[in-house]
Amino acid sequence: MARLISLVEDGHGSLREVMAALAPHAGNAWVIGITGSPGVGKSTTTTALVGAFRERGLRVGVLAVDPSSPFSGGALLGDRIRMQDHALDPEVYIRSMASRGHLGGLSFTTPQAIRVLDAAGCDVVLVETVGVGQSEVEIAGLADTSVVLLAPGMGDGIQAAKAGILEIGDVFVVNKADREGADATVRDLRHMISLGDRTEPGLWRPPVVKTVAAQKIGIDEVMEALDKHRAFIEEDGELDRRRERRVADEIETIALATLRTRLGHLGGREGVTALARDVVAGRIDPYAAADRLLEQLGT
Ligand SMILES: Nc1nc2c(ncn2[C@@H]2O[C@H](COP(=O)(O)OP(=O)(O)OP(=O)(O)O)[C@@H](O)[C@H]2O)c(=O)[nH]1
Ligand SMILES: [Mg+2]
Repeated sequence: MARLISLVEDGHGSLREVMAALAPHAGNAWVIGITGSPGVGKSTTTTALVGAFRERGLRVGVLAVDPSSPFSGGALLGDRIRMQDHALDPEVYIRSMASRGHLGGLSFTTPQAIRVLDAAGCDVVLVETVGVGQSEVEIAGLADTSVVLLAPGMGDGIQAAKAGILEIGDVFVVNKADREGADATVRDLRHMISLGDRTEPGLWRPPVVKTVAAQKIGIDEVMEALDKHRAFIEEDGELDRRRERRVADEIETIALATLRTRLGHLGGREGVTALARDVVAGRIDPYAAADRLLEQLGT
Protein backbone atom coordinates (compact mmCIF):
# COMPACT_ATOMS: atom_id res chain seq x y z
CA MET A 1 0.00 0.00 0.00
CA ALA A 2 2.78 2.40 0.92
CA ARG A 3 4.48 1.89 -2.42
CA LEU A 4 1.27 2.24 -4.39
CA ILE A 5 0.42 5.47 -2.60
CA SER A 6 3.91 6.77 -3.35
CA LEU A 7 3.26 6.07 -7.03
CA VAL A 8 0.07 8.11 -6.69
CA GLU A 9 1.95 10.98 -5.04
CA ASP A 10 4.53 10.96 -7.81
CA GLY A 11 1.94 10.74 -10.57
CA HIS A 12 4.01 7.78 -11.75
CA GLY A 13 3.59 6.45 -15.28
CA SER A 14 2.67 2.99 -14.04
CA LEU A 15 -0.51 4.27 -12.37
CA ARG A 16 -2.53 3.44 -15.44
CA GLU A 17 -1.70 -0.24 -15.02
CA VAL A 18 -2.00 -0.15 -11.24
CA MET A 19 -5.45 1.40 -11.34
CA ALA A 20 -6.62 -1.07 -13.98
CA ALA A 21 -5.57 -3.91 -11.70
CA LEU A 22 -7.20 -2.35 -8.64
CA ALA A 23 -10.52 -1.44 -10.29
CA PRO A 24 -12.32 -4.76 -9.73
CA HIS A 25 -11.43 -4.67 -6.02
CA ALA A 26 -12.47 -1.12 -5.20
CA GLY A 27 -15.86 0.30 -4.40
CA ASN A 28 -16.59 -1.09 -0.95
CA ALA A 29 -14.98 1.34 1.47
CA TRP A 30 -16.98 3.83 3.48
CA VAL A 31 -15.07 7.10 3.04
CA ILE A 32 -15.35 9.42 6.02
CA GLY A 33 -13.83 12.89 5.84
CA ILE A 34 -12.73 14.61 9.03
CA THR A 35 -11.94 18.27 8.76
CA GLY A 36 -11.48 21.30 11.00
CA SER A 37 -9.04 24.03 11.98
CA PRO A 38 -5.49 23.19 12.98
CA GLY A 39 -5.30 21.68 16.46
CA VAL A 40 -9.04 21.20 16.92
CA GLY A 41 -8.54 17.50 17.64
CA LYS A 42 -8.92 15.79 14.28
CA SER A 43 -6.16 13.24 14.80
CA THR A 44 -7.27 12.49 18.34
CA THR A 45 -10.83 11.98 17.15
CA THR A 46 -9.66 9.92 14.19
CA THR A 47 -7.68 7.67 16.52
CA ALA A 48 -10.73 7.17 18.72
CA LEU A 49 -12.86 6.37 15.68
CA VAL A 50 -10.28 3.89 14.42
CA GLY A 51 -10.60 2.14 17.79
CA ALA A 52 -14.37 2.08 17.54
CA PHE A 53 -14.31 0.63 14.02
CA ARG A 54 -11.71 -1.93 15.06
CA GLU A 55 -14.07 -3.06 17.84
CA ARG A 56 -16.48 -3.92 15.04
CA GLY A 57 -13.76 -6.01 13.46
CA LEU A 58 -13.41 -3.72 10.45
CA ARG A 59 -10.24 -2.97 8.53
CA VAL A 60 -9.45 0.73 8.62
CA GLY A 61 -7.35 3.04 6.45
CA VAL A 62 -6.41 6.55 7.50
CA LEU A 63 -5.15 9.28 5.19
CA ALA A 64 -3.96 12.52 6.74
CA VAL A 65 -4.01 15.12 4.00
CA ASP A 66 -2.52 18.57 4.33
CA PRO A 67 -3.61 20.83 1.49
CA SER A 68 -1.28 23.58 2.66
CA SER A 69 1.83 21.50 2.58
CA PRO A 70 3.95 20.95 -0.51
CA PHE A 71 5.82 18.20 1.32
CA SER A 72 5.24 14.54 0.73
CA GLY A 73 4.07 12.05 3.29
CA GLY A 74 7.14 12.32 5.38
CA ALA A 75 8.35 13.56 8.69
CA LEU A 76 6.50 16.83 8.91
CA LEU A 77 3.04 15.37 8.75
CA GLY A 78 4.10 12.21 10.51
CA ASP A 79 4.73 14.27 13.61
CA ARG A 80 1.22 15.51 13.46
CA ILE A 81 -0.40 12.16 13.49
CA ARG A 82 -0.96 11.03 17.01
CA MET A 83 -2.15 7.59 16.21
CA GLN A 84 0.45 5.37 17.77
CA ASP A 85 -2.36 3.50 19.50
CA HIS A 86 -2.85 1.59 16.29
CA ALA A 87 0.70 1.45 15.00
CA LEU A 88 1.02 -2.29 15.60
CA ASP A 89 -2.42 -3.31 14.38
CA PRO A 90 -2.09 -5.03 10.98
CA GLU A 91 -5.72 -4.20 10.22
CA VAL A 92 -5.02 -0.47 10.39
CA TYR A 93 -3.07 1.44 7.77
CA ILE A 94 -2.13 5.06 8.44
CA ARG A 95 -0.52 7.39 5.97
CA SER A 96 0.04 11.11 5.73
CA MET A 97 0.04 12.67 2.34
CA ALA A 98 0.64 15.93 0.56
CA SER A 99 0.67 16.96 -3.03
CA ARG A 100 3.94 17.60 -4.76
CA GLY A 101 2.24 20.42 -6.54
CA HIS A 102 1.67 18.90 -9.94
CA LEU A 103 -0.88 16.87 -11.86
CA GLY A 104 -3.81 18.51 -10.20
CA GLY A 105 -2.39 18.33 -6.67
CA LEU A 106 -4.54 16.86 -3.96
CA SER A 107 -7.59 16.49 -6.13
CA PHE A 108 -5.46 14.08 -8.13
CA THR A 109 -3.77 12.23 -5.30
CA THR A 110 -6.48 11.96 -2.65
CA PRO A 111 -9.15 10.01 -4.57
CA GLN A 112 -6.52 7.67 -5.97
CA ALA A 113 -4.98 7.03 -2.58
CA ILE A 114 -8.49 6.32 -1.26
CA ARG A 115 -8.89 3.88 -4.14
CA VAL A 116 -5.70 2.07 -3.13
CA LEU A 117 -6.90 1.66 0.46
CA ASP A 118 -10.34 0.64 -0.74
CA ALA A 119 -8.94 -2.02 -3.05
CA ALA A 120 -6.68 -3.26 -0.24
CA GLY A 121 -9.82 -4.22 1.63
CA CYS A 122 -10.28 -1.32 4.00
CA ASP A 123 -13.91 -1.27 5.09
CA VAL A 124 -13.57 2.29 6.27
CA VAL A 125 -11.23 5.02 5.03
CA LEU A 126 -10.89 8.04 7.31
CA VAL A 127 -9.49 11.12 5.58
CA GLU A 128 -8.19 13.79 7.92
CA THR A 129 -7.80 17.20 6.29
CA VAL A 130 -6.48 20.33 7.93
CA GLY A 131 -8.91 23.15 7.48
CA VAL A 132 -7.12 25.94 5.72
CA GLY A 133 -9.65 27.12 3.21
CA GLN A 134 -11.20 26.07 -0.03
CA SER A 135 -9.15 22.94 -0.60
CA GLU A 136 -10.52 21.31 2.52
CA VAL A 137 -14.03 21.96 1.31
CA GLU A 138 -13.09 20.26 -1.94
CA ILE A 139 -11.60 17.31 -0.18
CA ALA A 140 -14.56 17.02 2.15
CA GLY A 141 -16.59 16.75 -1.05
CA LEU A 142 -14.79 13.49 -1.71
CA ALA A 143 -16.24 11.75 1.29
CA ASP A 144 -19.39 9.68 1.70
CA THR A 145 -19.78 11.23 5.12
CA SER A 146 -18.11 14.47 6.17
CA VAL A 147 -17.38 15.25 9.80
CA VAL A 148 -16.60 18.85 10.70
CA LEU A 149 -14.83 19.45 14.00
CA LEU A 150 -14.96 22.65 15.96
CA ALA A 151 -13.78 23.57 19.42
CA PRO A 152 -15.11 26.11 21.87
CA GLY A 153 -13.63 29.52 21.28
CA MET A 154 -11.88 28.40 18.10
CA GLY A 155 -14.69 28.56 15.64
CA ASP A 156 -18.22 29.57 16.47
CA GLY A 157 -21.14 29.09 14.15
CA ILE A 158 -20.54 32.31 12.32
CA GLN A 159 -16.96 31.45 11.53
CA ALA A 160 -18.13 28.06 10.36
CA ALA A 161 -20.63 29.70 8.03
CA LYS A 162 -17.93 32.00 6.66
CA ALA A 163 -15.64 29.09 5.95
CA GLY A 164 -18.41 27.41 3.99
CA ILE A 165 -18.34 24.36 6.20
CA LEU A 166 -21.99 24.48 7.21
CA GLU A 167 -22.82 23.14 3.77
CA ILE A 168 -20.30 20.34 3.76
CA GLY A 169 -20.74 18.91 7.26
CA ASP A 170 -22.91 15.81 7.62
CA VAL A 171 -21.98 15.47 11.26
CA PHE A 172 -20.69 18.34 13.40
CA VAL A 173 -18.51 17.61 16.39
CA VAL A 174 -17.75 20.16 19.08
CA ASN A 175 -14.56 18.72 20.54
CA LYS A 176 -12.71 19.84 23.66
CA ALA A 177 -16.02 19.93 25.46
CA ASP A 178 -14.02 19.85 28.69
CA ARG A 179 -13.33 23.51 27.98
CA GLU A 180 -15.58 26.42 28.69
CA GLY A 181 -18.03 27.50 26.03
CA ALA A 182 -18.75 24.12 24.46
CA ASP A 183 -22.50 24.34 25.06
CA ALA A 184 -22.58 27.83 23.55
CA THR A 185 -20.73 26.57 20.48
CA VAL A 186 -23.20 23.68 20.14
CA ARG A 187 -26.12 26.12 20.41
CA ASP A 188 -24.56 28.53 17.89
CA LEU A 189 -24.00 25.73 15.47
CA ARG A 190 -27.51 24.30 15.79
CA HIS A 191 -28.86 27.80 15.27
CA MET A 192 -26.76 28.38 12.16
CA ILE A 193 -27.83 25.02 10.75
CA SER A 194 -31.47 25.85 11.39
CA LEU A 195 -31.05 29.04 9.36
CA GLY A 196 -29.67 27.18 6.39
CA ASP A 197 -31.56 25.37 3.69
CA ARG A 198 -30.97 21.92 5.13
CA THR A 199 -34.01 21.86 7.35
CA GLU A 200 -36.54 20.91 4.70
CA PRO A 201 -38.29 17.61 5.25
CA GLY A 202 -36.61 14.67 3.57
CA LEU A 203 -33.15 16.23 3.81
CA TRP A 204 -30.44 15.05 6.13
CA ARG A 205 -30.26 17.30 9.12
CA PRO A 206 -26.70 17.31 10.43
CA PRO A 207 -26.48 16.46 14.12
CA VAL A 208 -24.13 18.29 16.49
CA VAL A 209 -22.25 16.04 18.91
CA LYS A 210 -20.09 17.06 21.85
CA THR A 211 -16.85 15.19 22.51
CA VAL A 212 -13.75 15.12 24.62
CA ALA A 213 -11.76 13.10 22.12
CA ALA A 214 -8.69 13.02 24.32
CA GLN A 215 -10.72 10.98 26.85
CA LYS A 216 -12.80 9.16 24.23
CA ILE A 217 -15.93 10.81 25.62
CA GLY A 218 -18.75 11.17 23.08
CA ILE A 219 -17.16 8.84 20.53
CA ASP A 220 -20.08 6.39 20.75
CA GLU A 221 -22.40 9.27 19.88
CA VAL A 222 -20.22 10.22 16.92
CA MET A 223 -20.32 6.59 15.73
CA GLU A 224 -24.09 6.58 16.08
CA ALA A 225 -24.36 9.78 14.04
CA LEU A 226 -22.05 8.33 11.37
CA ASP A 227 -24.12 5.14 11.17
CA LYS A 228 -27.34 7.12 10.86
CA HIS A 229 -25.92 9.27 8.10
CA ARG A 230 -24.64 6.23 6.26
CA ALA A 231 -28.04 4.54 6.49
CA PHE A 232 -29.76 7.74 5.36
CA ILE A 233 -27.65 8.29 2.25
CA GLU A 234 -27.84 4.63 1.35
CA GLU A 235 -31.60 4.72 1.60
CA ASP A 236 -32.19 7.83 -0.48
CA GLY A 237 -29.57 7.16 -3.15
CA GLU A 238 -27.27 9.99 -2.10
CA LEU A 239 -24.43 7.53 -1.46
CA ASP A 240 -24.40 6.48 -5.11
CA ARG A 241 -24.73 10.07 -6.25
CA ARG A 242 -21.79 11.14 -4.09
CA ARG A 243 -19.65 8.32 -5.37
CA GLU A 244 -20.51 9.14 -8.96
CA ARG A 245 -19.68 12.78 -8.35
CA ARG A 246 -16.39 11.79 -6.75
CA VAL A 247 -15.44 9.57 -9.65
CA ALA A 248 -16.54 12.19 -12.18
CA ASP A 249 -14.14 14.65 -10.55
CA GLU A 250 -11.46 12.01 -10.57
CA ILE A 251 -11.91 11.32 -14.28
CA GLU A 252 -11.85 15.02 -15.07
CA THR A 253 -8.69 15.56 -13.05
CA ILE A 254 -6.93 12.65 -14.73
CA ALA A 255 -8.03 13.88 -18.17
CA LEU A 256 -6.73 17.37 -17.44
CA ALA A 257 -3.47 15.98 -16.12
CA THR A 258 -3.13 13.90 -19.29
CA LEU A 259 -3.74 16.97 -21.44
CA ARG A 260 -1.12 18.88 -19.51
CA THR A 261 1.37 16.06 -20.04
CA ARG A 262 0.66 16.04 -23.76
CA LEU A 263 1.11 19.78 -23.87
CA GLY A 264 4.48 19.16 -22.26
CA HIS A 265 5.34 16.68 -25.01
CA LEU A 266 4.55 19.35 -27.61
CA GLY A 267 7.35 21.36 -26.06
CA GLY A 268 5.25 23.12 -23.43
CA ARG A 269 5.39 26.84 -23.84
CA GLU A 270 7.75 26.53 -26.77
CA GLY A 271 5.12 24.61 -28.68
CA VAL A 272 2.84 27.55 -28.13
CA THR A 273 5.37 30.11 -29.29
CA ALA A 274 4.68 29.69 -32.99
CA LEU A 275 1.00 30.23 -32.33
CA ALA A 276 1.78 33.20 -30.12
CA ARG A 277 3.75 34.77 -32.97
CA ASP A 278 0.67 34.48 -35.17
CA VAL A 279 -1.49 36.10 -32.52
CA VAL A 280 1.00 38.94 -31.96
CA ALA A 281 1.15 39.55 -35.70
CA GLY A 282 -2.63 39.73 -35.79
CA ARG A 283 -2.94 36.75 -38.13
CA ILE A 284 -5.24 34.89 -35.76
CA ASP A 285 -6.94 35.52 -32.42
CA PRO A 286 -6.02 33.73 -29.17
CA TYR A 287 -9.18 31.57 -29.19
CA ALA A 288 -8.42 30.27 -32.65
CA ALA A 289 -4.84 29.67 -31.52
CA ALA A 290 -6.08 27.70 -28.50
CA ASP A 291 -8.29 25.63 -30.82
CA ARG A 292 -5.29 24.84 -32.97
CA LEU A 293 -3.29 23.86 -29.92
CA LEU A 294 -6.04 21.45 -28.88
CA GLU A 295 -6.10 19.99 -32.41
CA GLN A 296 -2.38 19.36 -32.15
CA LEU A 297 -3.00 17.61 -28.84
CA GLY A 298 -5.27 15.23 -30.69
CA THR A 299 -8.50 16.04 -28.90
N1 LIG B 1 -8.60 19.63 26.34
C1 LIG B 1 -8.70 18.83 25.28
N2 LIG B 1 -7.66 18.67 24.46
C2 LIG B 1 -7.80 17.87 23.39
C3 LIG B 1 -8.99 17.18 23.12
N3 LIG B 1 -8.83 16.47 21.99
C4 LIG B 1 -7.59 16.71 21.56
N4 LIG B 1 -6.94 17.54 22.42
C5 LIG B 1 -5.56 18.03 22.32
O1 LIG B 1 -5.46 19.01 21.31
C6 LIG B 1 -4.18 18.95 20.67
C7 LIG B 1 -4.37 18.81 19.16
O2 LIG B 1 -4.97 17.56 18.88
P1 LIG B 1 -4.88 16.87 17.46
O3 LIG B 1 -5.76 15.68 17.51
O4 LIG B 1 -3.48 16.67 17.06
O5 LIG B 1 -5.52 18.00 16.56
P2 LIG B 1 -5.56 18.08 14.96
O6 LIG B 1 -6.81 18.79 14.62
O7 LIG B 1 -5.35 16.74 14.36
O8 LIG B 1 -4.30 18.98 14.68
P3 LIG B 1 -3.59 19.26 13.25
O9 LIG B 1 -3.54 17.97 12.50
O10 LIG B 1 -2.24 19.78 13.63
O11 LIG B 1 -4.43 20.29 12.57
C8 LIG B 1 -3.45 17.77 21.30
O12 LIG B 1 -2.60 18.25 22.28
C9 LIG B 1 -4.58 16.94 21.89
O13 LIG B 1 -4.15 16.18 23.00
C10 LIG B 1 -10.09 17.35 24.03
O14 LIG B 1 -11.18 16.80 23.86
N5 LIG B 1 -9.88 18.19 25.07
MG1 LIG C 1 -3.90 16.07 12.92
